[in-house]
Amino acid sequence: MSERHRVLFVISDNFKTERLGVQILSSVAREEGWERDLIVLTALSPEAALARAQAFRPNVVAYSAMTFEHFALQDFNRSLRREGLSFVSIFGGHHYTFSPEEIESDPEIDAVCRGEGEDAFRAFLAAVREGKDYSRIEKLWVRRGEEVVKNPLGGTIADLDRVPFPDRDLIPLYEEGEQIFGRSLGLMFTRGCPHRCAYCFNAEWNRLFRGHRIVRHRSADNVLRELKEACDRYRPDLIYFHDDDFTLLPRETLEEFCRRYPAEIGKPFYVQVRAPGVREETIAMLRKAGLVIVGMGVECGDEEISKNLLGRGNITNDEIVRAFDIFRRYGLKSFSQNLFALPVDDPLAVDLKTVELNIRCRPTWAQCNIILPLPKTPIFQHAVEKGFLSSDAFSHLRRLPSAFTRSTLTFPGPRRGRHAENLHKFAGIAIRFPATLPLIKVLIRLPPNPLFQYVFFAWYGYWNTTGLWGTKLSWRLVVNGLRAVRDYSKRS
Ligand code: B12
Ligand code: SF4
Repeated sequence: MSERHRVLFVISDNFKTERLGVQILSSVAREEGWERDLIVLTALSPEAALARAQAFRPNVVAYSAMTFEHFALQDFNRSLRREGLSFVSIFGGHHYTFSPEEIESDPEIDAVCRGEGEDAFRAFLAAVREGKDYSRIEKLWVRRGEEVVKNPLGGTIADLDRVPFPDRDLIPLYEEGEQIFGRSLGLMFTRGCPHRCAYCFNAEWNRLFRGHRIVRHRSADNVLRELKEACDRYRPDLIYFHDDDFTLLPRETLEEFCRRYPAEIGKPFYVQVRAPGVREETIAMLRKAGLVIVGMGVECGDEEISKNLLGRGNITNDEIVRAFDIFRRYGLKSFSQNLFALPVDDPLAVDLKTVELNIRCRPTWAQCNIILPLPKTPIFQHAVEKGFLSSDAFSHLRRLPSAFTRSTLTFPGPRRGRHAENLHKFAGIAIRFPATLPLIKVLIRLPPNPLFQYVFFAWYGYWNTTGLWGTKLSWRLVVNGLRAVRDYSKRS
């Protein structure tokens, strides 16, 4: 192999879990005959990261980012250039899909990729390797001299079975204590979601790819093959499906998967569902196959706000409660996902309804997050239009605002916002132990303080590791948890 074919992947953090996007692109690069390495910026000092890049001598540096991670990646890219390294830089992931214009304001970005990158990245690597022009590849915006060539967005990958399996050696995660979700192994069966909830990336994604197939799925055979290979190699304790809604799978595919999974894989697994798709016979079949944990968005207890502000369609509270009843009947652990401190005039009143709805649902754990109105989502637009957020609120933030500490919104009466932030800290406890709710309603009237924050972190940290996922308690886990608390606290 020629010495010059080296691609360096750079991500800001692996958050102690997989990053399937870069892992799949690493497999693409391997198939194209490239050597690969990965830098996780939070895992190294800036000097060590630079030294590692210099030692690897990449001719392509490939960056992958969710929104807010892009700042650190672009800073690092500039520092590599300052050190005199010669390489082509390409950026992809959700942030660049929605904000490709970053290339226009940062002269050190050579190309950005919008949407699913497998084909574009393959074509790009081939062109770079052969010294050919890479400025006319679908999905890429490419710098060429003074201009930026904006190629068509293209579509979505219809046949997901042709996507290579993720290169799981790129991020060594499968040793005890390396991950948050126990010793789990993640993958996706489907891609896409037909809905357009106002706080989710799918609203914009589905608009961008209108006219193309949005929801696609792999064959059961392809998924089982990936699992078989990966389980033989990494021996995980739990299989984690990252699909937006596992019930989107067609009936026959689901049946084939459930029939074959116990004998071929036989490991407990987790899926995420949406209330309208939860049918008793589907859950019974999944349970029999090995489903042990199920996640579902409850999000907001006020039906009108859920429908009109959050864009969740006609999901009713009764439907949500019924779904959790089914999970319980089949002995599943469940967790609900909830959004607090919404951009409404009285967030506390709405959040109390969310707590009450969760009390009816009785999930194993109610995961409570403060809403992050990410740029390019409808909820961001709403928050700006109604004066909860300034349109440039995030442009000078260097790090992701935390969904665990304080709201990024400004509420009409500051006290209302503070009370909602305080309720967020105790909501999980109130849901698990409803008898504490009257006391919590008194406590939340106190000024926000570090004690409330630590109570929240301890509760969240326990359930998101040992409590729900069965992660073994160890010193490493505790140290990792304390580091995460320090980092999140710094952000607030
Ligand atoms: C698994 C997951 C995580 C994992 C791993 C993250 C990751 N990026 O892989 C973890 C748990 C770390 C995570 C965390 C968060 N997540 Co998350 N997560 C997901 C989820 C469910 C699946 C991601 C995935 O594996 N997709 C499959 C792979 C194959 O796709 P992909 O990563 O997009 O990669 C493809 C393309 O983007 C492109 N591509 C990607 N990188 C590159 C690089 C190059 C060079 C090229 C050419 C192409 C390219 O090609 C890839 C292959 O097709 C998505 C929702 C979804 N359905 O995608 C949300 C999602 C990515 N998460 C999101 C968010 C907001 C978060 C959090 C901020 C949530 C929170 N409130 O805290 C946190 C951030 C961390 C934190 N807590 O501080 C948003 C991001 C929106 C945005 N504008 O960036 C998403 C889209 C969900 C949503 N509802 O909006 N998440
Ligand atoms: S159902 Fe879930 S994945 Fe689909 S748009 Fe709504 S929040 Fe996003």
